[in-house]
Amino acid sequence: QAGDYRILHEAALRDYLAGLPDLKALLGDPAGWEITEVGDGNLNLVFIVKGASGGVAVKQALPYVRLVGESWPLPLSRAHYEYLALSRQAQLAPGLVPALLHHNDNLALTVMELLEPHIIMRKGLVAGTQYPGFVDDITTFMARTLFFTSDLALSAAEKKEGIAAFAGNHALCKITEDLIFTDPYRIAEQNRWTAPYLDGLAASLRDDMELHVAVSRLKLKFMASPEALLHGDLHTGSIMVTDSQTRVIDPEFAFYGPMGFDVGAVIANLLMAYFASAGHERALGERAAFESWVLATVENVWNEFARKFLDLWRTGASGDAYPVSLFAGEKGAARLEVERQAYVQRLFTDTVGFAAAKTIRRIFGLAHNIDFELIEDPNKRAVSEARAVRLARAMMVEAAAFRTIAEVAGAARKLRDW
Ligand code: SR1
Ligand code: MG
Repeated sequence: QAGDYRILHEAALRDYLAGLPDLKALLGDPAGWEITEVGDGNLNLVFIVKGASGGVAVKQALPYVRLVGESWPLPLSRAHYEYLALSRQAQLAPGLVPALLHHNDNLALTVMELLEPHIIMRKGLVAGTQYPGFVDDITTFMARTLFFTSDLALSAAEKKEGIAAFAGNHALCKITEDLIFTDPYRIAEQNRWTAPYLDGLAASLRDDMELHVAVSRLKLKFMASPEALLHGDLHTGSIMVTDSQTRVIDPEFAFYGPMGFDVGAVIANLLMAYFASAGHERALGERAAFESWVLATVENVWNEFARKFLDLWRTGASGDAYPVSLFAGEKGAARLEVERQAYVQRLFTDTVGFAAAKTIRRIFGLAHNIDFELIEDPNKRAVSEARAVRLARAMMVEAAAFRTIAEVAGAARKLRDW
């Protein structure tokens, strides 16, 4: 029952976990467990529990937004949707999400595999680290989770049941609708930016009707296009990495929405890492190598995603959309292939637009990212941020003018000076 909810700080968490035989077996004697709260996200508590024979990560939702406090209540049910999404993603993209060990809906608590020595990818990018396996892993994750939860792979009934299972996660969607698609473009109490350097740019966003139309079209698409089960918050803070492994975490914003929102999130966060790089202390050669890797990764993420998605469609389509019986014979196959290319091109345009929205919110909205925030000199930070915003405005207002991801990377490259 919902009434059973209580926040489990160290002692209570130890007692609770000690009552779970499987976890006791995994971790050893509870008296020796070391419990540390490590959550640095905006919403939840995260504990690492280490025992004599192993460790686990425990995530517990708070009944409010951690970043703001009790004045901003938030439903605990997000933990339920996160668990549901992680379970589905584990089936569709095995090995790319943490293993689930225990879940309690009443406590809004999930126990997961401890990812060690993985670090949050955003921290690695700020340090200038390259991740050679990232493109393959993240594109497998996105292509498989998006394709197999879409009408291209599911029957109409399965798809509608999927939508219904996540429909209750609307409070989390509302955060996105407000913080990403609305607030940065109006006066909002929680907005912030690198003042006074970006005051003029912030004012220009509030006065830019072409931008307001473009972001409102994206907002409508986000609200009214249940194409597939999205992660819903797929930035580089929701990805943990080592040199050779990638794990996607934190899908508490999961719901059925437009695919380009997830793909755009990855692209946007790579572009922000690129623009932020100039503000971080690193040797010239190291900086050049990192920035060229990031831009190549932007291109490879889209190209590999599109290739894998199309391959799945060509070989694994059993959904109710595009009935096989309508595309029989050579003529049908050829026409369907043209249609697949058109579908992916529309998805690319969505991706470009959503990437722009994801960028602008991190520079003018409530929730910023350390890529920019850790640039201490506000003047330097503002220069990096302004470059990102300049590209983002073009990507949002003229999304369809970018025909290829190479054009996006090329536009980013032109905005950087050496
Ligand atoms: C109030 S929550 C702010 C942001 O944190 C999450 O990670 C999402 O990105 C959300 O928009
Ligand atoms: Mg998160």
